[in-house]
Amino acid sequence: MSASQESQLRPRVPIVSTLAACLLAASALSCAHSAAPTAADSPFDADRAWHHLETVVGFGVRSCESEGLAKTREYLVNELTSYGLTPIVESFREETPIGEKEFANVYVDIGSPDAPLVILCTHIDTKIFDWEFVGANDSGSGTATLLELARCLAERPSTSSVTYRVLFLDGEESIREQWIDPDNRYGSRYHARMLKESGEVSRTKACILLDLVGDKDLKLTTEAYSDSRLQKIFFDAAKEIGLGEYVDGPTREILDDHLSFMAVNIPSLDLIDYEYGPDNAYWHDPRDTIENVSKESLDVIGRIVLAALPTLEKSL
Ligand code: 1BN
Ligand code: ZN
Repeated sequence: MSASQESQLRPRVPIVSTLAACLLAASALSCAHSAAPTAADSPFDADRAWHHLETVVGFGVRSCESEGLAKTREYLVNELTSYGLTPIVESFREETPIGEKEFANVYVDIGSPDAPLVILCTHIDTKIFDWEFVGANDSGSGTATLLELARCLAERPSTSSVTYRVLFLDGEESIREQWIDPDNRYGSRYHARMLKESGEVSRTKACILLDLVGDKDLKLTTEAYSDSRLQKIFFDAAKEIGLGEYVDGPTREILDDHLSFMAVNIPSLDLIDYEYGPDNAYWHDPRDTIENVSKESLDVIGRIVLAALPTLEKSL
């Protein structure tokens, strides 16, 4: 992480000088603008998120039906329960190119059962390779960040008009080497189908996906399938809290879990940095290890998401 990135993570101006600047400011508007929240103000605890990342990466390979994936689910359930939440394990079986396989999503609702629903999700599985792929970024970073976001949402005062569904998805990765539908997005397709069949889909107002958010050199892609209104809310929130340098990355169309929710007409956003290492060389590569991700990047994403939620809620 560069010196300028480091400086974004700390209060850059002491409170006394901020006050002085405000008193000197010509208008109340400029004073209000300078009160952007800093890392110190955010409830997102990057140390906790980093501990989650180290833990899930420590479980090793987390591919379809693996022991590491079972341990990850168990860890998520235990952590979410310790935050006073009641997680649900959503198991299902589905045909894949190598036969019928067992999948399981984990999710928890934070809020009242009849309020509008906003899904915050990430995938927890790693891609099958014939070498040990631990996926620190793909999928450790999203898993770790979302778990810490769940704690923040569980602990904040319940004044929100929205229920957040924190959803950890299985089976995003294709079983075959190539990403060819329908061999991918097993967990999100299943969850979206359940939303439709249960009638909950009309209550579901938005879906925010976190994927590949841990790159040391973080810059969020302007993902072209994503809902542009949601993208603006999140990118504007980043700018508002002084994290604008991490958004507005190159425009790309990315096939990811958000497409499953879009297919049932839920406006969706993929928060993803699809440029991992030089020419994306670390993606689906043995170099997707803990050395190439950073605690600061998890912190940036956690803070951007929390900063965007009030505007998102007002917009629904
Ligand atoms: C994201 C992480 N994806 C797989 N692992 C989805 C994807 C598929 C992204 C193909 C780009 C191309
Ligand atoms: Zn992947």
